[in-house]
Amino acid sequence: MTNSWNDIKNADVILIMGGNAAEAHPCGFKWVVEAKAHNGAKLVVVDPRFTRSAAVADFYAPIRPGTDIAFLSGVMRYLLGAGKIQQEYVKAFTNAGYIVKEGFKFEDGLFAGYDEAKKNYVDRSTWDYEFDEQGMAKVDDTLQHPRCVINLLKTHVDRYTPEMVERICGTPKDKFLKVCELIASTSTGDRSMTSMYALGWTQHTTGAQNIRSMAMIQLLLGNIGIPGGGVNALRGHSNVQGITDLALLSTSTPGYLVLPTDREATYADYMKSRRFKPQRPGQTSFWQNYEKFFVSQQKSFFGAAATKDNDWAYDYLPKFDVPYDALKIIDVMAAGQMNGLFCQGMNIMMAGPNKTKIRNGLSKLKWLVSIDPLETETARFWENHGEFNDVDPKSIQTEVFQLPATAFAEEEGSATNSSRLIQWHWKAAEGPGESRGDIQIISDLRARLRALYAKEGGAFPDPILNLAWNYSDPGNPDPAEVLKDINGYALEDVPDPADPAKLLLRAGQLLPTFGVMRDDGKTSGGCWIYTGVYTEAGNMAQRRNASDPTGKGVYPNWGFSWPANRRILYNRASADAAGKPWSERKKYMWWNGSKWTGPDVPDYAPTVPPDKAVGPFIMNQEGTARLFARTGMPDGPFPEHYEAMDAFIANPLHPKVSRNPVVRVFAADAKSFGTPDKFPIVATTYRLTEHFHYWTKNAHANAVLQPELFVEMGERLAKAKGIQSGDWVEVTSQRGSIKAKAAVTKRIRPIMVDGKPCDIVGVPIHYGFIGLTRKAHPVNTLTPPVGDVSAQTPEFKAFLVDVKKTTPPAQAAATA
Ligand SMILES: Nc1nc2c(c(=O)[nH]1)N[C@H]1C(S)=C(S)[C@@H](COP(=O)(O)OP(=O)(O)OC[C@H]3O[C@@H](n4cnc5c(=O)[nH]c(N)nc54)[C@H](O)[C@@H]3O)O[C@H]1N2
Ligand SMILES: Nc1nc2c(c(=O)[nH]1)N[C@H]1C(S)=C(S)[C@@H](COP(=O)(O)OP(=O)(O)OC[C@H]3O[C@@H](n4cnc5c(=O)[nH]c(N)nc54)[C@H](O)[C@@H]3O)O[C@H]1N2
Ligand SMILES: [Mo]
Repeated sequence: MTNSWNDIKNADVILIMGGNAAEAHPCGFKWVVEAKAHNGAKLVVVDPRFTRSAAVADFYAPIRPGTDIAFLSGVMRYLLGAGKIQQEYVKAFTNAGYIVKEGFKFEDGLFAGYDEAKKNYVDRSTWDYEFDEQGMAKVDDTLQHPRCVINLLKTHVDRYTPEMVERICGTPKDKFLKVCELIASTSTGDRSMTSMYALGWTQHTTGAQNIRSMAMIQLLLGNIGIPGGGVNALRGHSNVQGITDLALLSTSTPGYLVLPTDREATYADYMKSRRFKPQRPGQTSFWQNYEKFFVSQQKSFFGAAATKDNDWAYDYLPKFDVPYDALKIIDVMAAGQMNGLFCQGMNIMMAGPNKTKIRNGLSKLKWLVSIDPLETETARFWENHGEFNDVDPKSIQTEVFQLPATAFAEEEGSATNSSRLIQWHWKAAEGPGESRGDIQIISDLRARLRALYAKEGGAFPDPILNLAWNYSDPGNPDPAEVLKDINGYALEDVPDPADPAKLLLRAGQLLPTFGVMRDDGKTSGGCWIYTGVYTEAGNMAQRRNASDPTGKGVYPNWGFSWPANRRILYNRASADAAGKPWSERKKYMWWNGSKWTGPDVPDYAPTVPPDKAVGPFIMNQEGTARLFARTGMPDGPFPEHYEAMDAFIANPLHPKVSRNPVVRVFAADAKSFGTPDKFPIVATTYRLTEHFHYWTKNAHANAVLQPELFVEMGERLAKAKGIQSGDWVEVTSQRGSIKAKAAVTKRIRPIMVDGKPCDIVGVPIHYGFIGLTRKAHPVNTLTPPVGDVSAQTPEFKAFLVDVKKTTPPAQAAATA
């Protein structure tokens, strides 16, 4: 989230699109209710299904799964055409006026630089600004230059007329225009819109660009950095934000630093492209501090073994050739190229796409370790469960180890929620039986691996032997000590750079802020963005002061929000270029003549005057936000609508480049995608409040509330196929088939797409062959093994199937 859960109460318009917060985030949804009750906010829901969120919305519009970029580009066209943008904000805080290089173009579905053979944009040199001799970006403040960003954007989105939106998305034109009007009502500086999204946007081959589209809309409206504004990802598990911050992604190290690639053999190579210089006069480019964060991290990882002479143990870090995300791991495993797999708190058999490929892969391992409080489908993948898991155990050689872990409520530690808020939680009970905490299991594993390396040597023992593990009890570290390590501390006395006679930090002192981190090895810190969470004043994650002095939903002394306890990111943008609030109603941080003031922590040092700091977007070299993404997006600087891999229609905008042109398809999956002649129905998958993924089905109460798998379908489809509610149906995709009971409903309405009727079915994700619910075929039997081109999030939300009436599965007939 750019903003926070609490801040949603400040919104005037709430757009839930790409998520279903009432169902999947029922507790956080209270802030939507607050906004409606106390602020008169309008709730708008855009979803293929009439959801529990839609049920309490002021306005609902349907959409075909996988077409949000067309919808949102249509919104941008509307805003630009109607002049409903916050002109002054856009000029001051975005790259609207930046002049893009000659040669940049978009034609027939492709941006400049595409290589047909490599299926990639190999030459992205024109995806950039024109620079002057000093390396400063050229800007036309009058926004007149034909190649300045805003004019290129206008041309780019001009194709997304309301008629084209209706043709692609199936959203009736009048409903689309009503949504546009509601969104546009927040362009005035005294009103704001919040965007709440989750998997309905991320689980697509165009996932990251869905979210970018919304970021662009919020920038045009001046809604970033503003109370009740922002682009707000509603995260899933209680600590998934935390695990992402701490390097869940296969290509990053903690704090979103970058894991080296094998093209960066030396530390000098690695650092060459990472000392980011500002691209506007006087601008801050915060990543100029990269080396301080990186060196402090290496000191935290490797302690005394990381020295200036060995380039801070740079060689200890793995260098990757291609990203090893979950989809890649599954592919390597299925190719029989992997010996073993650790699944710690992950049920990959249920969670990953194309279940059959995953099961085949698990069967080819020598060993599998499941670290989990429960028995999972993954740990039991080799067991025969009739047609629900039709395998021959004798043919599977994989040795499975189950290490019973305690569950979160049986462990102490921190969890970071969607608001970037780090909160401590205490142990509620001891784990049962032989269960052990995750920290203890991993510590034990480290100790044994280390002993083996010490005894036997091996190819490269140094990183394991030298791994820092300075905890009082190395066999079972105290989580508080781990958080201190992540926060960082001074390794020796550090003099004040401003006055060398004074001491800035004494040896051993916990770091108060990442601002004091050093690139000379004098500080250690495991994750720079967390610095400040555990200082000499104590464990900030434990703070529980429930006061909100300004009533803006800030609660500055509750937990610790990274970075620097900032509750709204880019909050400097809540004031105009001169530092004056855009309006009294949305007043948040402002320049009072001598410092930045307001309820939050400002984006930069409070005494830097408005005219000395160019822009609030200090993580960008230009200091402004990007309507045109010069870096970072592998499928283009502007979002573009592409069909899902299982494409329902040929892309009306450019039928020859129907699907995302840079999508990664493994050779083994070349025939894994379906076409509408065989699979004429669009399918999507989703959650139910009554279950949490694949483990609450082990709890009796949840199993009773939602006992079995079903497939939701509209009345038109049911009628055409002679299906009634409660009938057994078979749902088939190019990957496989499942059986489920039909739930015929008015919640999925018939829509027209590109002149033909489009039927949609929805399948909940929770059911499998373990637990107290009725046995079922895992829904991921159906889903395609392909991910978003930026994040590799699987395309779980838009694929093609066929549906027919069928007989009950053998075991269901017996228990029915
Ligand atoms: N009770 C419960 N709560 C949970 C979870 C759980 O398992 N159970 N899981 C947690 C986790 S890990 C996560 S990540 C979150 C997920 O939270 P959500 O993303 O909100 O959950 P989903 O139900 O998967 O999908 C949300 C909605 O996206 C819609 N949708 C599908 N395709 C599209 C599309 O192309 N465009 C648009 N606009 N909408 C589309 C679906 O119809 C569905 O209503 O929930 C968390 N909360
Ligand atoms: N088709 C389809 N597939 C999907 C999705 C979808 O929308 N559609 N959503 C995807 C998403 S967003 C997610 S997050 C995944 C979820 O996939 P998973 O994360 O794999 O599912 P969970 O069942 O939440 O958690 C896995 C295991 O963690 C264990 N666990 C709980 N607490 C602890 C603990 O403290 N320590 C340890 N070691 N284990 C613990 C649980 O017992 C459980 O077995 O599914 C993904 N798959
Ligand atoms: Mo998730």
